[in-house]
Amino acid sequence: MRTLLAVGFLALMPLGPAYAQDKEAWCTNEHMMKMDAQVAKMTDAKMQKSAEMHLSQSKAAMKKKDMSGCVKHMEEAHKAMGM
Ligand SMILES: [Cu+2]
Repeated sequence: MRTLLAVGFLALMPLGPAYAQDKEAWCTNEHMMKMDAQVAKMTDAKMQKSAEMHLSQSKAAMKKKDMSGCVKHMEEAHKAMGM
């Protein structure tokens, strides 16, 4: 019985606060550097422009400590990158 409860608890974990923390991990200098490198490797010029635009908006939001804005633009940048 105790084992079942533990397994059930672990299965629910990814839906909890860890999920939001994952997204806020996007708004770090480290992630921005990874994004810059990946956007530079894109082959579709139109999508690359879109990704660059959202990435710079995401960076601007990060500087203003606007986490939800940063995450929102990062999601758009990821979409443009096909992620
Ligand atoms: Cu990103």
